[in-house]
Formats: sequence, structure tokens, C-alpha cells
Amino acid sequence: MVDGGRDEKQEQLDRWRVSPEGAGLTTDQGIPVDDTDNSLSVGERGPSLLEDFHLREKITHFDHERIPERVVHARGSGAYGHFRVTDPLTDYTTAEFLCDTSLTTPVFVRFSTVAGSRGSADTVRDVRGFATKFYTRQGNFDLVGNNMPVFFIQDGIKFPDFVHAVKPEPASEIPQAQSAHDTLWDFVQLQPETMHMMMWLMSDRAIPRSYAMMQGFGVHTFRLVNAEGRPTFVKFHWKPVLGTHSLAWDETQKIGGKDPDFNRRDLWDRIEAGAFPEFELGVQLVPAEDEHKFGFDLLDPTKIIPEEEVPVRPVGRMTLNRNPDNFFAETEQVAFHIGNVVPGIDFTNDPLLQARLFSYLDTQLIRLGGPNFPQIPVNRPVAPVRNHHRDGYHQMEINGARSAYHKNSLSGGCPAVGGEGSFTHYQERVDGAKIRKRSDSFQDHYSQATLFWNSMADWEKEHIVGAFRFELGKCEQKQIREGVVAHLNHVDHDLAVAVAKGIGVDPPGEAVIANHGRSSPALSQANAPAESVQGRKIAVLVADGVDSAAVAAVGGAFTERGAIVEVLAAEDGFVQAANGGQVEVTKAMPTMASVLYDAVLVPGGEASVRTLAENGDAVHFVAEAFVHCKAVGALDEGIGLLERAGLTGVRFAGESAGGDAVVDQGVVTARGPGGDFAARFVDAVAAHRHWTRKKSHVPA
Ligand code: HDE
Repeated sequence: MVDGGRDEKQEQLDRWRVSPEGAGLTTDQGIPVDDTDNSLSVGERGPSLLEDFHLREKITHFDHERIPERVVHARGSGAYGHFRVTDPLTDYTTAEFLCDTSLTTPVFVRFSTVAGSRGSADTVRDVRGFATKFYTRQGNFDLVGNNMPVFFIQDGIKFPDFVHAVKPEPASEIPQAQSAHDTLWDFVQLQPETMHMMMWLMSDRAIPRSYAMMQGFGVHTFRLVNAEGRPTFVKFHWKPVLGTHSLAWDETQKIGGKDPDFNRRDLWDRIEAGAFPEFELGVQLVPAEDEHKFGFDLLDPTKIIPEEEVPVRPVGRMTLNRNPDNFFAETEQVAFHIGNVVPGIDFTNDPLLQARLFSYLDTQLIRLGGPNFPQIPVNRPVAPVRNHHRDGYHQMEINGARSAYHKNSLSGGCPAVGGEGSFTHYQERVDGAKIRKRSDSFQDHYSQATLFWNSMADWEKEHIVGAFRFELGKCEQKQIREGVVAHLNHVDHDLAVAVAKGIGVDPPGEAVIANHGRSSPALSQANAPAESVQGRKIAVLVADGVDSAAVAAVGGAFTERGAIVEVLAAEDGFVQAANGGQVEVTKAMPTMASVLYDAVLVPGGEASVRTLAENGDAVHFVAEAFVHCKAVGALDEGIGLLERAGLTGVRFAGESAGGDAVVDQGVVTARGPGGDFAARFVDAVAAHRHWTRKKSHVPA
């Protein structure tokens, strides 16, 4: 278990950590057990006895092992870490963890998918939750965000409708963890406020390569309040240090079968390997007097503030450096609540946010079985907790005070209220009639969807069109397909036509609204940092006769940069190298697949490549990696396997290349020793994917 740093939260958790080492088996009452494999019975073949307290206790506890899964975000993975502020926000907030650069604040983060059940696959098309609990000295602050900066609906009262639409259909409970079905898209066509979020959901953001390569957003506009009581609007952003990168759609579906735990495993392995995921916290700050200066309402959660209008100011860094010891105790029982704020951070009247303030505590009462869930170790603040709450299911504390009320004189008036540093709600003046009406300032549902579309690179647009076609193509009702296309025609005419053509809907004749032409480059993943290979996985395909020196040299170039190199052969064990030595096989090819790697390398060695060329798994491996736009590398005879895999139309190193690498569309090849192959191949892997590659001719 890697523990990248001790802090006060870890020390607190130590009190509850247990280990079986050196211990004998006991009942829950501490009675040593003589036999846990045979129940107490009358004779060897007779009935079991009710007095077998160990049997009854063991079965009863087992029967009660499950708690309700989260109604949304049921599938998730968590990790501990810490946060440090680098650029203090003292002018804006009294939240100490955002002001004091000497502080290290422990955190627990849970990443999740939204629609699927606890056992669903990681790589489905979905929003990802990104919830962070900061254990600050002023109490817990929970930033319960997503990896997309907007939401499907504007008012929380629509949340049950939305979730019922996206969840499996009520009669059949089909489909699991999929948005591609009639009820979701019926909801969308009748609720055009969803359109901006649907653009994000149909983009590659919905299929992240790794939780360490995903942005996070607080979504709502919050409020910071400084020592003088001055408020500032704020949007919270997490930016992954490794850049924001995604999988290919076809790949995600295959991974769903090959390794449904793909993102969970990736997070776990990164932390165990010491390649700790890191995120920069950023804020967009808007002075209170600028509230109405935008062309949209700051309280509308279907809108972003474009980064070009209000830059994201980096203020701190979070590192995730410790895996949980027990999934249930920590990741399953962690309870996030958007209402957990510390002095200096406050809410706004965003109607989605307001409804959330009710929902999280309510859901935790049912999920965790009573009001004492904040006493569960992972949920406990490191700040002291003293109040007059008493009793309830699973009360862990033995509170010796005679008085459980305020005011009291019997406990010296304690715990006292209103001390220094108490939370004081921002005193916003609000005045109005009680009405049920959506503000007129919330009525523009298309222009930011258009902004998103305009900001995409051509390949991102292709992926979006493909996603709409896939999802709508799964809808049985033609009128739903037509309804969505009609909305897309408000976003962008070309988009609507391209989608319509793929799903048997008449393309709209002309645009409803002219595209405003504005874009925001920060929205495109084409502009994400792509310099590091940390945590990337490279498959090296080998057979007897492989050039082991090439495996060692290229492999070394990756491992020293924090990447993971795995040697795959038809069978596990060792292969004989051309020079007489042995190369250890990491995994047998039939147990793996190209979709579980970021890149593939075929080293030279005539006999090795001849064998691989006869192996359908190996040939398919290369072809599929190519089709998924991954970096593909080959040395010397290894280039023959690329040819065998049908990679025509790519320029390879010729016989006279003289050692230096030839790079074409992310395919890196070289012949002869002494060249720059390793460095160029590292660059090709760091670039993540070569999305503009011409690949439709390769069958995979
Ligand atoms: Fe949540 N959401 N949500 N949500 N949400 C839950 O709380 C809810 C919304 C988010 O890893 C639930 O403890 C309502 C937006 C995350 O444990 C529940 C509304 C955003 C997680 C709930 C929203 C989120 C949840 C289910 C509309 C991004 C997982 C279990 C008013 C800013 C936290 C639970 C974890 C979980 C309600 C909308 C993010 C039912 C009513 C917007 C990351 O309380």
C-alpha cells in the first residue's frame, strides 16, 4: 500500500484501521472460534443446531452486507491525497486552506460514472463525477463536481425526471449504463435546456482515458466572502497536469468487455506505482458588481464563463497519493454534500444548487442508515466536532455532558456559539413574490452549445457527429430522432445535416439561426497539454528470436519517464532472444488486447516477426491499435508486421534510412542501430492519439 504522505487525516484513520496479522478468529463478541468450516450439528449427518451462535452471527452479518447504492454516481473509485494552495486568495475569502500556503490539507476524492449501477463498466459514455472532500482545520469542504462544466437541467426540481429518463427503462431495466435509448432522448427533445450539456456528453469528454486525465468543474457559480464580508462570484476548475485525454469510442466498447474496471484499475495502479495523479485548482473570479455583465445568467448551470472572458487563475495543486484500505469502508461510505462549506465559501441562488443542498443529506440518511454517518471514519472532519446532537442509529460517541441543549449553565454554556471564525452566511438581500417561473435570463439554450461546437477541432466534430448518430440510431421512435435533429439545427446547421444523414432523418433544409461564429479555444482537447508519458502503457510484441537489445533500450526510455512497458507473447513465461538470452513475458497475448494499451511496439528479429505474422492475435493487435489512432512503433524486421496488418498509406523507414526514425501519422519506424527511434516514439506516445490518421481501410 503506497502512502505518499502522512497527515492528520491519516493519523485519525489509523485509530480504525485493523489488521488480522497475528490474531486468532473470534466472533463479534470477541470469543475465540474453534471451527468456521463446519456448522454445529447433531451427529455427522444430522440437522444444524440453532444454538450455533457462530453460524448465526456469520450468516446474519453476511445477509446485511449490502447498503443501497447511490441513486446516481453508484460506480466510483476513491483515493486520498492532499491539497496545497500556491497563490493565496486572501483578498477574496477567509477559507484558510485557500489562503495559507504553509498548510497541507488532506483530501479524499471519489471519481464516478453517473448512470450505471455499482457493477457497470467504467468506459461507458457518461458524465464523470469528481467529488473532493477537503478535511480543513475549519471543517469539511466538499467540492462535488463533474468532469463537464455544465449540467442537463437548470432547476433541481427536474432532476428526478432527468434521472428517470437516462436510467434503464422501468419495465425491462434495459439498457445498463447507457444513454443511447428512447427515454433519455425523448427527455432531451422536449427539454432544450439540455442541448449544451448534450454537446459535451456526445464529445470525447464523456469517455476519458484516465481519471488522472480529466478536468473537474464545480459547475455552479459559488461565492467567496473575504474578511470584510465582500463577496466575489467564483467558478471552481480542476485541471489535470497530464492534460485532458480521451479514449476512442470503438475502444471504449471493447474495453467494457476486456476490462470493465479500466479507469478504476488505472487510478489504483498509478497510485501504487507512485505516479500520483495531480490536478491544479483554478478559479474564475467575478466581482459582485459584474454579475449582469455577461450575455447569460451566472446563476444558470447550463452556461460556462468562457476562459477567454474570465481567465482561470491557478491557485493550488492536489496530489492523490494513497489508495483506500477498504473499498466499502471508505469509497462506498464516503458521503459528499455540496452543503459542506467552510467560512469564506458560500452559495448562490442557482436553482440547481439550491435543490442539491437538500438532496445530499437526505440521500445519505437512507444510504448510510441514520444521522450519525459523519462519524464514519472517512467522513469525520479533522476539525473538532462538538454539538448537542444526540443518539440515533450507530451512535459511536460517548458524550458525557449532562446538558444536550443550548443555552445551558450545567456544562458551562458549552459548546459555545459564535466564537471567532464561526460561519456567517452572506447577507444577500432578496426580495420578490413567491412564484414558479424560470427567469427570462435562462431562456437561451443554444448559443453556448454553438460555442462548444465552433471550438472543436475537425476530428472532435467528427467524433461528436458519430456519437449523435450512434445514440439516436439506437432510438426506436423516429419522431425522437427528428425532434433532436430539429434542436441541433438551432445549434449548427452542418451538425444537424451530418447527424440527420446517418440516422435516416430528412436533413433540415436551412439553418434556423445563423451560427454566431464565436469560439473558445480552451474547450478543445486538441489544445490540452500532451508532453508526458507518465502512466502510459506500451505493449511490446515478441516471439522467439526477438532483438532483446531493442526491447531493453526502447523499454528503458519509457520506464525512466514513468510509463509502463509490458512484453506480450503468445504464451506466458520467457522467449528466447536472437542473441541467445531470454526475455521475460509480462502477459500472454490472449489475456490482453490492444485496447488496454496506449501504444504498441514491434521490435526486430527475423524469426520473432515471422512467428508474429502468423499469429492472428498479434496482427489484429497492431491493426486495432492503428485504427484507434495510437502510436505504433516498429524496428527493422518489425516493420513487416505493420505491413502484414494492412497499414498501407503510411510511410515507413526504408532500407537506406540510416538508423533515424521516420514518423508518419504517429507511426514511428527505423532500421539499423544508433538512431533517434526511442525519443521519437516517446514523443508519439506523449501526443496521446493521432486522431487525423487515415485508417478506414484497415480492418479492425
Ligand atoms: Fe449530484 N447527487 N445531484 N450532481 N452528484 C448525488 O448524492 C443531485 C449534480 C454529483 O462520489 C447523490 O450521495 C441532485 C450536479 C457527484 O459520492 C444525490 C441534483 C453535479 C456525486 C445527488 C444533482 C453533481 C453526486 C447520489 C440536481 C456536478 C457523487 C448519492 C439538483 C456539479 C458523489 C449521493 C460521490 C451524487 C443529487 C446534480 C455531482 C442523489 C438532486 C450539477 C460527483 O444526492
